[in-house]
Amino acid sequence: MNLNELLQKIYGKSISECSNEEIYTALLNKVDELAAEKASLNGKKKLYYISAEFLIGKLLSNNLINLGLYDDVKNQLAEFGKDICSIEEIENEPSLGNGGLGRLAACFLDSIATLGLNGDGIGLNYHFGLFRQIFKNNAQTTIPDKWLSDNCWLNRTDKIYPVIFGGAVVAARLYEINVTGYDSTTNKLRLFDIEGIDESMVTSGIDFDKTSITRNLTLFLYPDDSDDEGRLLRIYQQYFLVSAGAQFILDEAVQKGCNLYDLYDYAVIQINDTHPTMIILELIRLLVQRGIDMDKAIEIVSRTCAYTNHTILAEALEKWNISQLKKVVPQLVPIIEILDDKVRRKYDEPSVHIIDKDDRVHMAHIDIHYGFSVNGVAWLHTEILKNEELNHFYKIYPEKFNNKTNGITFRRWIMHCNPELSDYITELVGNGWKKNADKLEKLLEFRNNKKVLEKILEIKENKKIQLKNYLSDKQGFDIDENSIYDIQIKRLHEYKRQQLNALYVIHKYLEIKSGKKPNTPITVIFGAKAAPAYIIAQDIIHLILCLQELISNDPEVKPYLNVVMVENYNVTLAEKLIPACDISEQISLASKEASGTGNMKFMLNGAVTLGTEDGANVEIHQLVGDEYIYIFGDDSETVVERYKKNSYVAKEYYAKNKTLKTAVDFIIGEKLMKLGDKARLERLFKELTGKDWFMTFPDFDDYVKTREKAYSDYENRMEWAEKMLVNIAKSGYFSSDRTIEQYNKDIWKL
Ligand code: 26Q
Repeated sequence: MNLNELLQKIYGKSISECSNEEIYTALLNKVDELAAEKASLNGKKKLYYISAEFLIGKLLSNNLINLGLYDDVKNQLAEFGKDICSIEEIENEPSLGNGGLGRLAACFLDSIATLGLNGDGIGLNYHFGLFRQIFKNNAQTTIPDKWLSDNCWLNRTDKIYPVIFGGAVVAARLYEINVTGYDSTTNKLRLFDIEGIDESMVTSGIDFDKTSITRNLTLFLYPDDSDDEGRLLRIYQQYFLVSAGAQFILDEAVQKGCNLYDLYDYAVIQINDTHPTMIILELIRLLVQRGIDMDKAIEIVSRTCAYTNHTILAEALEKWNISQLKKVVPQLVPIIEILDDKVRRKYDEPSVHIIDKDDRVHMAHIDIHYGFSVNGVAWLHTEILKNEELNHFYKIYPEKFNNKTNGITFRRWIMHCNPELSDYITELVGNGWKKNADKLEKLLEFRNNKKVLEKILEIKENKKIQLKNYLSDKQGFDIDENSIYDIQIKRLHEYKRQQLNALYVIHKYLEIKSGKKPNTPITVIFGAKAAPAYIIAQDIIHLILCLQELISNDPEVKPYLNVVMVENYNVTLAEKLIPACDISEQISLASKEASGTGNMKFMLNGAVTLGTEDGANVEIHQLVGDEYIYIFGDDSETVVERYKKNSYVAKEYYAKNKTLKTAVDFIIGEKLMKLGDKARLERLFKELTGKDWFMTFPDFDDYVKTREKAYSDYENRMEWAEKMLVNIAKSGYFSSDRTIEQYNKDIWKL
């Protein structure tokens, strides 16, 4: 591509005369055109990855890399004194997801296209993605995040499907985003939207009139626990997604010669958690409407749909009241009753019924009975599903259960965000790892090579300086590039235990105050959004922000310990933070984090994990071995037992562990009370000492001890560099290309 010629043709100006906006727009259109030219061949059977969330992040650099144009464009820009990073900044990030589940869907689309598989994403075109987070008075406030503009990757199509809600018919228009594969073909992300959305309904904050669905249906992505009114709107959104999606899928199949009785030869539908579960009901409804008998329709659909579970937190498993469903989707209720009736005829066990005694519909149960595959997202998670959470189902359908350990796309999570490391790896082991990530293991040959280890440290230092400058420019932080960067970035949730990290910070602060200073200064970085209705999560953010203020104003402590909570953590920030990280905090309560994917991104970029034996940490541990990871805390069996026996009493740990008590008391001590909100800090203190549902206290001592060990190991730079190298070398397993190959081999069979 000759950029200068292109710009001359569009604007009659050269690169240096064009504004960054003009260059961005020209590139966007050109790259999208080139992407479209690589449209994939249409095979007979097609995968539909249906999901309420696709957290795709910015696409310009991603697409340039995948089309093999990145270096060329970067160099052409540089020749005229333009930096590709400042062009990237023009793009709005489409935050069409809450966190891990949505980001996983985006990584999967990249790998599906890269592997040349015939597969599309199906989702919703939210006009406002996840809220933008702003800190005021040491607390989170939220404002709407509008990402759509005339210059974005979304292409409008002429396809429109009717979606029926009770009496009202709403038109669903199909939009498309090209999904480029790396050195491969292009697939599509299909996003449905209503005609005539009214963005003016959004005034301030993220509240708006929730009553008029014909004007607001796709206005917002819901944060992962919404208020009650929000929940009803979620049902509308979900049905809108699945009804339009089902019609689209049937259309495509029929066009290819499907007679609907053989639908499963033309389509396989991967249901991303229970959010799109109603597609099973909707497909049955549509097949019956087209003349197929009910039992046959149920069989056909059951052979077409597969379900992925992403959580074992009971409160996150979706259950809808029959009365709510009657209001929104009355046409599906008789089908639910038939499906439930079939289950009841076969099984007395109430825990596998679809409608429970309180007339609530358990969405996951529909997927398990009426889909052909159920998978968890990491080894431990799948084991817990089989042996605990879904054990009654596992006994009925052992053949349906399988594990697919999550993965991440290496194109975005190293080639794009860390070109320095990526290029150096290529220098050492050749280009092969980019398409076959297992080849990273070749790096192990260099584990005792001083020159290589020094270079890896140098790259890390550079990324740390880049992050320092970025955070200084954008958010006004002042961090020490010579400190250890210890990072925890993920949604704020009690089970992820940011509060445990905060307790360590307090402990360290008190140690420094008493004269015990760390050899190397420490920078603790947090990034996290909390659902607006999640009060304790808000309180934890408040605690962290208060600690940040306290420490940054204390000249005695600041040179040794610094706390930074970045504002509005999102994909773009993750791309800056991850390459700069030394220690990756993955400290969820064992058994609670289904997999985690941030842990994999950090590992790939040469951070060493400090974590519990939870989610995919278990597999990271197994791959690298004891010396290359810092594992602490109770294991999942201990935790599961403790819950079963209901034997955990937080107060007991608080009473007998003096170090812990001192740290916990600090939350309501004089210093923080003076800075913070008394009610918030007291509520958090009470929650921890009175309940501590996610068991931070039992893990506290081991956490402190293990973290200190990591910090002291960090002092030996060569040994640390070897740890980094081993982590990078062993991370190939976590390429989403591997994950997708397994989905295809075991489930999709494309
Ligand atoms: C539910 C009801 C109402 C509104 C929103 C929701 C909702 C939305 C999103 C509930 C859950 C989610 C997202 C869950 C999620 O991100 N789970 C994560 O999935 C990752 C990919 O498999 C795993 O790595 C993480 O461990 C898991 O927490």
